[in-house]
Amino acid sequence: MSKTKKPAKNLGAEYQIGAGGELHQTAGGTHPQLTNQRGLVVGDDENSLKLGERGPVLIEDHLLVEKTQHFDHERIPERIVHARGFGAKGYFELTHSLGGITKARVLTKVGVKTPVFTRFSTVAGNMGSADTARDVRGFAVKMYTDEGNWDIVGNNIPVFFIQDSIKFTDLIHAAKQEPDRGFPQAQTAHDTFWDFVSLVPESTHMLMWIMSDRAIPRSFRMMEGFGVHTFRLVNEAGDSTYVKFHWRPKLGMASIIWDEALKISGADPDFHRRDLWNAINEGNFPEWELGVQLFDEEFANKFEFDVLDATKLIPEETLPLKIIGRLVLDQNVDNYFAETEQVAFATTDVVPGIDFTNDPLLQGRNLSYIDTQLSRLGGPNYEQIPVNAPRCPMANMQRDGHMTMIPQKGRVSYSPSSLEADSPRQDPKNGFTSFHASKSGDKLRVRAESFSDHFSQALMFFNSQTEPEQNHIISAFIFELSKVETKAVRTRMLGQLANVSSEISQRVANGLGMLGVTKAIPAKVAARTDLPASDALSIHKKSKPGLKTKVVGCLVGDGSDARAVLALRKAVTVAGANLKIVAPKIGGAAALDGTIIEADFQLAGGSSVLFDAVYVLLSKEGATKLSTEGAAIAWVHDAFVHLKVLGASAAAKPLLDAAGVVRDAGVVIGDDHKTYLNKASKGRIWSREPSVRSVF
Ligand code: HDE
Repeated sequence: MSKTKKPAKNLGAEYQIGAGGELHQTAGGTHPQLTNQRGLVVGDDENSLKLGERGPVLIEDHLLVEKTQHFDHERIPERIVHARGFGAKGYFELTHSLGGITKARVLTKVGVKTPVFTRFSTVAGNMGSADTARDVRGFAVKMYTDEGNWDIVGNNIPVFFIQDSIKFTDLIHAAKQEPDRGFPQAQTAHDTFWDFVSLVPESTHMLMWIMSDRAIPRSFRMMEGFGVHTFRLVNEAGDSTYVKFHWRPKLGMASIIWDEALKISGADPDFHRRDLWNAINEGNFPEWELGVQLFDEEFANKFEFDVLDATKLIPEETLPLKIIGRLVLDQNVDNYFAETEQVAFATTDVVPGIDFTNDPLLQGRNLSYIDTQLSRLGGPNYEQIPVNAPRCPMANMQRDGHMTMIPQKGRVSYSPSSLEADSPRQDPKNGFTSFHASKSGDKLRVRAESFSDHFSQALMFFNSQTEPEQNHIISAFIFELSKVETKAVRTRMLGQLANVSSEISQRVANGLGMLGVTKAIPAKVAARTDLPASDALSIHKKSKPGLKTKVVGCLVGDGSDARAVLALRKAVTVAGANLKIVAPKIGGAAALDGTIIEADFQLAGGSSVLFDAVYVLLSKEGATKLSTEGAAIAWVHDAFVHLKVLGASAAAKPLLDAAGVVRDAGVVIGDDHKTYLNKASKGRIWSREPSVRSVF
């Protein structure tokens, strides 16, 4: 065997064949030289250093060692909650000043565009879980203001499961995989979760929300965000106004159907992140309005629930939102790990003019966030990572520690000091000072009496929903509790639901086949039935018609009419939506006129759950052929039972029949694209639902 390395064979401008047969390109043109971490230009990145051609690898191979060691440390601990997330960059622009109410410049300087980093997440699942799990979504916004970073670390649901932070560990342990077996992943549909919540009645209001379609959004771009807690705004005179923060999506809200969510988890586990990434890349920048609910001590005292209780909301009908700005996400990250994974939010990241209240959940969070970053990101200097670093001047006496990246100058690292003219000094006038709240009392480990009503707003939420939305909440309870193996837990939960309303409990019991077993659970305070319904709590009542940035899937096959596809594409594009072609083969379909209709998806990989509306554009032969093909039947059947508007060429009849499509108001046959798209723009055909799914 030859001992000399074979020279790379030149394949022209594009490739060279290396000694191992690998194809590679060498530096030159637009390609920079490959270096190691220390800048040493690498001559061969394909072969390790060996003693002889077939001999052992030498420890001297520092290039191999460095590359392997870096790889060995490529992962950091994932977040204990909100592990699966997706981030994007953009800006917040203030449109209405809160001057006089707060001194925070980010909320008083109209027109200023403050850079932001936003991360959306699910809570329970691990980093590799599916996007469409039933879960509350994190909605965390970091604003790099010129007075320091301000984070609104919120969710897409305005209330929370628990009132006191001391229960958070228990809640999360109950929701995540059961510790002995390490499953189930990314779902609350298991015994430990329902065991816990059925014993903790304060979770009931939030349960209504997570059993609703809010927990399965169509897109991050189509969900609301909430700061949840009551915060304070503080003006120059030191006066405080209470505030609740709300993000409102410009596209309106939309959700998916639960059966769709289950199938999307398989068809595209990255459904939400792909949607956001694509929208930003296509220039369809998602946008939210920032709304605030502002109130004073007098309102807080009069309001029927405690404003420090995070299991309660203040209805918009009682206290309307004031829209003060907009959040626009116009840039995807350059590197997922460096930015999305390393971004560190903290409820304590506030600026002068924004302050905390005594909400016991918020107080506990204020301890937790920085603490978690210390172990997750490896030490106290994580704020020096570019995605976390403030964009305003930063100077203090903190020094050293793991991974110090800024070489802070000078001898003075203490205060007070007098040796250096440029050492940083506190600024009592412009700096952050805590709101002057006077409080005295006994030291007690108690829950305030004003936190005792756990069921009234749960009932208010249910009563505020449209009929299909209520049906979905009932079905979700049935689905989740059907996965609970311990009958006593199911029974107890029915008893808690009876505290909200006997009708809800009975409907769930009926769906479980457990009528007659409900044992009433003693409740501290009975549900009030006089709270008016709030339309603002319903997705359907707030959804905005339109197909902008939505996706229409069109199934074609050999013999389809290429001109008809073209006409459909034109109409879909005019409506602001995207047309995606699904064909039995990814190479495309041979059209009637001999041309090839290019495909975006192969049938098995382009399930109709991925689209907002569908169209079946087949010839008679094509439809007959596909009418015995399981994937094609499922494609059409799923779209129908997911209540989608379905368009079809007249010749597609054999497939529509095989899929059991009933010609209702949401099925448009022929090439009347205007009617088809007009119907599709209104969303799903809710009237179809009782004919395709049991209502309990
Ligand atoms: Fe969190 N939460 N949380 N949380 N939370 C975390 O911080 C915690 C709560 C929220 O995209 C952790 O950096 C406690 C409510 C979001 O990086 C941790 C309590 C709300 C994110 C933590 C709560 C949230 C987190 C885990 C009860 C909505 C993801 C990793 C007192 C208002 C942020 C991390 C991101 C993340 C603690 C309850 C929102 C462990 C102790 C209520 C959006 O620090």
